[in-house]
Amino acid sequence: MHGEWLRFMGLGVALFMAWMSSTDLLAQSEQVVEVTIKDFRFVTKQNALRLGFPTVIKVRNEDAERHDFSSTMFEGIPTQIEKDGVIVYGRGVGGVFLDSKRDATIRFDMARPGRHVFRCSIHPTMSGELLILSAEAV
Ligand SMILES: [Cu+2]
Repeated sequence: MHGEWLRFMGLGVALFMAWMSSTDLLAQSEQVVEVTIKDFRFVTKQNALRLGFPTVIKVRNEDAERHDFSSTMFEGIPTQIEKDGVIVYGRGVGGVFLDSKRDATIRFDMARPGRHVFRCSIHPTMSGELLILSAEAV
């Protein structure tokens, strides 16, 4: 009886370890881009972005003005946007509007290599870009 209980515990630990390592892998394969909007400019922090990997763009609006983060890079790609605790999911997402001091998280799988421009539809002078490398280039 006692031996069976120990075996059961052992299995539980093994499953837990497997779960831990799988979530760890997921976290590592997600590539994160941080975009801060400040003084009517996009400030981007990114490492080399690879094609076909889950990509997370975190946008934060530090200005007192309302801004927009929009791009054609999401065209035709399933995209998830999380803002104010609400998650919107779909294709054909153009971007996200951000009120003052707010942030949003955009998740998608980068499908097309190259330079992807993003801009603020409210202020046409505001734009930035992300560089996506194909897997072979890394
Ligand atoms: Cu703007």
